[in-house]
Amino acid sequence: MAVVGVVMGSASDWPVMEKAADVLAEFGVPYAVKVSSAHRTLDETVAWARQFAEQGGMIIIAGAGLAAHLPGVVAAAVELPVIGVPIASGHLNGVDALYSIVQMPPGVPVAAVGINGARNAGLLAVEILALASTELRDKLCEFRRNQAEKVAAQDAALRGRGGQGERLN
Ligand code: RP5
Repeated sequence: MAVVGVVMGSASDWPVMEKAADVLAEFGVPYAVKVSSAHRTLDETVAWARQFAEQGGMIIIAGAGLAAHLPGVVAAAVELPVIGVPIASGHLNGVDALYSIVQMPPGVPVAAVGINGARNAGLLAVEILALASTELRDKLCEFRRNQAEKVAAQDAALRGRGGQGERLN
């Protein structure tokens, strides 16, 4: 049973949204993927979101470009946390989608990550789920430790280049 739904307005969004799916897979979180457009297939989008919630889905990650109605429409359809991913496309390169997602009117919130920030959307979903799962919390701690170790390794490698270490601090 999918716990996180990853929905996007077009298959053209998948190269970005795939990064959210990758994170969920990394953490072993069951997820479902859906292409559905807020303006081209409105009824199907609402029906999908409601069915996902009825079947026990807990969080929706919704990515869209341009005017980017999808995250807001999905958030209006169900009482689940929705994380919006603004996709870079068109003349405004994602700024339009960012504003559209982040400026939801009061009453129907959408959490927004940065433009093309699907990886962070996946991580935020994992962090929300980790509130009720010690297993996920442990995995997150390990993930953060590994991340910190990589920075330390980069630092050590740069310090090895002719004693420039002091400048890095
Ligand atoms: C939005 O319009 C989609 O989310 C996509 O980012 C953008 C362009 O869609 P396509 O023309 O590539 O289908 O609805």
